Parts: sequence; structure tokens; C-alpha cells
Amino acid sequence: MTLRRRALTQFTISGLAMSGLAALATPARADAPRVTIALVPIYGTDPFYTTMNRGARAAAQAVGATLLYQGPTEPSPVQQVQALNAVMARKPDVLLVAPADRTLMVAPLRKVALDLGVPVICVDTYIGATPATYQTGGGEADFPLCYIASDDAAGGALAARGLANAIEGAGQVYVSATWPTVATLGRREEGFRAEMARSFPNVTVLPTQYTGMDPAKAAIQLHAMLQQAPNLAGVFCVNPGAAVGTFNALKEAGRSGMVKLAVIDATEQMVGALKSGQVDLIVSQHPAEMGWLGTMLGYGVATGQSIPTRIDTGFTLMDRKNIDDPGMKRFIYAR
Ligand code: T6T
Repeated sequence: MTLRRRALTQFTISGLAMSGLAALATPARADAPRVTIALVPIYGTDPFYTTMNRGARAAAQAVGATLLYQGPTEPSPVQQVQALNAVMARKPDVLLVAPADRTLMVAPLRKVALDLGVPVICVDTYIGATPATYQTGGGEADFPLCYIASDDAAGGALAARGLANAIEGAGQVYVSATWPTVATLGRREEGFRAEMARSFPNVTVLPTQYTGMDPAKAAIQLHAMLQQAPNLAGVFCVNPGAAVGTFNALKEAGRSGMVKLAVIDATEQMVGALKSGQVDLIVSQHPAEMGWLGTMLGYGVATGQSIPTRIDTGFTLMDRKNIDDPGMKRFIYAR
């Protein structure tokens, strides 16, 4: 891989100013090719993906492309395949997809890429081996042209450093996760555990609890963990689906603010919890940039350009000291 290509594939975007990039995209000329791009999320109502869609729409408007956004009502590979079939019937030129399962979605997406001949770009999550690397010439899941997402292991490590600092470098913590089959979430847990082991020997990471996005289950798990570890110091929630039930249960137990919480994703609900003291650190991703870049690169592919195989869209750290800074507003997942 040439140095330039490596530089491109490792081109990390942190704090991307979409307005700046938008300025690079001149308005579409009347004779510009009409390109249709489809975006299929894990599930369509998730604020993370509606924010991704907002960025995708901005890019589609800048280049005069048509954007189709179609996702299941809940996270399920079976439902995602149904959404995929529906959107492919509308014959898009390029598919952007956040695979709901890194194994089960290989065959359906391979059909799109190789049988239907529609280029596939993975956004947020991925298919195949970890870390996601594509166009290498090997393997069943090598066909996506690019993977545009956060480096989730790095996100887990950021959360570990923030949580360790919040508990003054010592104590028992655990990871509250949601779905074990979604590639990104497992990487966050791995990155969190590795960083704690590497840098914080006095922090003990207890067994991970899987909530399946069910706040009631997260609450039951929190209460059980408080029984197991009465001096529990902190919890890392891999996304808001794990955080809501956790911080509600802490409030019920009268432990809000005493057990520190770090969470990935800056939904408006998580920002409200940060401001009210129920959450202590947010590691915000950049879903709007993922959607914007996915659409721009998809347009490039549809008009004959080659594109990098990996774009890392970075993170923004939010706490009570900086959350009201003007520059933070655009990283909050507002619909
Ligand atoms: O955390 C995001 C996303 O990055 C992850 O892949 C799935 O969950 C979210 O959509 C949040 O619900």
C-alpha cells in the first residue's frame, strides 16, 4: 500500500467542519449525472443514524444526488435484510450500510455488491474480521469499498481514561453493553478493558452486562452489580441504550453522582443527563460527518473516482466543563 494511500486510508477526521467541506462541493451543474445513494442504518429511529442521515442529506443536496434512507424499526439482521431488499428495488447507484451483524450480513451485502454490481460502503459498523480492512484481495467480506467510522477501540480507551480519572484511578467498574453481535460495541469494550489493564492497575473491571437496549434490564443489572460490589465506583456504557436504565437505577439507589458514568454517543438525552449530573463523560462520535463523507465518497464512486478504503471520523469529549462551549453544539445528535 503506497504511502499516499496509507495516508489517505488513515486520514483521521476529528472536529470536521461540515461547512468547510461543504464549501469544497460546488453546487451541482444542470448536466451533472443524476446519482442515487441509499443509506441503510441498523435501525432508522436511532438518533445516531438520524444524525448520520442529516449529514448525508447535506452532501446529497450539495452534489445534486438523490438520497434514500431506509432502516428497520428495531436492530435486527432479519429486518435489516428486508429494508435492504426494499431499498435495492429502487435501484440506487451506491449503498451505504451500517451492518446489523458482522457475520449474518455478509451474504446479503455480497449479493448487492457482486450480483447486483452496486458498490457498498460500510458506515459506523462493518462486516468481516476486525479491524475492518477492505479491498485487500482476500476473504468473503473484502468487497466493501470503504469503511467510514470511529475507531471504536480508541473510543473505549478514551472512556477508560476519562472514567479512571473520574474515580481517581482506583475502584471497581463494569461495562454495560447492548448487543454482542454489533461489531462496534464489542470493540469499545475491548478498547476499554485494554486501556484499564495497560494504564490503571488499581481499577478492577467486573464482568460485562448485556442489556440489549432494555432500560429495565440495565436497571436490574445495576442493582445486582451494587449487591456484588457495594463500593462500585463507575460504569462504562457502550451507547445510550445501555446508559438510560443504568442512570435511572443509580437515581433509585440514591447513588447518582457517586457512581461515575461514561457513555459513548451525545444524544440530547445523554447531554441532558450530563448537565444534570447523572452522566460524567460523553465520548461523542461524528455521525453527521460519517453520513456526509459516505455520500460524498459514494458520489465519487458513482462518477468514476477511486476512494480511500478507510476513514476514521474521530471523537469529541464532552464533560460539564465544556458542554456549553459554542463549538460543542454541532456534535450533539440533534435530529
Ligand atoms: O453507538 C451507536 C453506533 O455507533 C453503534 O454502532 C450502534 O449503536 C448506536 O447507534 C447508538 O444507539
